[in-house]
Amino acid sequence: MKIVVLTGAGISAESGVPTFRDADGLWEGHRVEDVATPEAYDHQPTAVHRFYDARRAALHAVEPNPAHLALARLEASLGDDLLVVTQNIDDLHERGGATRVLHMHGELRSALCRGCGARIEWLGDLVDFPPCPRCGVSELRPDVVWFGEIPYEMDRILVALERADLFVSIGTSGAVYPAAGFVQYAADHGARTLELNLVPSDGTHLFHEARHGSASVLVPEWVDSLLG
Ligand code: BV8
Repeated sequence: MKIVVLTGAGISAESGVPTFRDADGLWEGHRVEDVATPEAYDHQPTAVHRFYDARRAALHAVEPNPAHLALARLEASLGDDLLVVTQNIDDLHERGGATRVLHMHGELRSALCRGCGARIEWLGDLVDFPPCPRCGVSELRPDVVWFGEIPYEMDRILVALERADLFVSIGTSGAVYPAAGFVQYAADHGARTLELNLVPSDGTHLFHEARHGSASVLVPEWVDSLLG
C-alpha cells in the first residue's frame, strides 16, 4: 500500500514547538504572515533573521514525540511506499528516525544563498550576514519558503499523491496552499483520505475519515493498526 503523509505544526506541538494559529502562535508579537514573506525580508532583514534565528536556536531544546517516532517505525516497515511531506521547518521527523522526508516549506537548519543559490546546512545565526561558504557573498537568507514563494519538491509530491492509496494529514489547519489542496488532489486520483488532528481542520469535510485528538496518541494508534 502506498501512503503519503502530510504533517503540519500540530505534530510538533507536543514536542514544545509553538504552532502558527493556536492561541500562542505568535513569535515576538509577529504574525507569521507578516514575517514569512520576501517583502518583509527585503524591508526588515534583521527582524526576519531574528525571528528565524530564535526558532533555529530553539531546536536544540525540543525532542521528537511519539508521533514522529511512530512515522519512523512505519517508514522502517514500508520503505519507499511511505512518503512524509512536511510543512514544518523543524528537524524532528529526522531526529525521530525518518529518512524520507520532503520539507516543502524548507528547513531551519539550512541557509539559501541569494548570491549563488546554494543551499547550505546552517545551525547558527544568520543575523550577522555571514559570507556564503561557497561564493563568499554575504547574501545568506533562511532556506524557508515564504508566502508568495514556490514550495520545494512539488513535482515529486504531486506524483506521489497521484500514486497514493492512502493520504493522511496530521496536525495541520488546512489554511495554507498548495498543501491544503493535497487531500482533494489525492482523492481525485483514487486515494482514501484520513485526517488526524486535535480539532476538525478547515478542510475536514474533504476527508473520507477524520479522527480528532493529540497526535502523540492518534498517530501511534494509527500506525499500530497498520502494522498489527
Ligand atoms: C504558493 C514556512 C504558488 C515559513 C510557511 C488566497 C487563497 C488561496 C491561496 C492563497 C491566497 N493568497 C495567497 C495564497 C497562496 C498562499 C496561501 O495559501 N496563503 C494563505 C494564507 C491563504 N500560499 C503560498 O504563498 C505558498 N506558495 O502558493 O506558490 C505555487 C503553488 C503551487 C505550485 C507552484 C506555485 C507558500 C506558502 C508557504 C508559507 N510558509 N511556513 C515558516 O515556517 O516560518 S506557512 C506555515 O503555515 C506552515 O509551513 C504551514 O504550511 C502553514 C500552516 O500551518 P500549520 O502547519 O497547519 O499549523 P497551524 O498552526 O496553522 O495549525 C496547526 C494544527 O495542528 C491546528 O489544526 C491544530 O488544531 C493542530 N494541533 C495543535 N496541537 C496538536 C494538533 N494536532 C494534533 N496534536 C496536537 N497536539
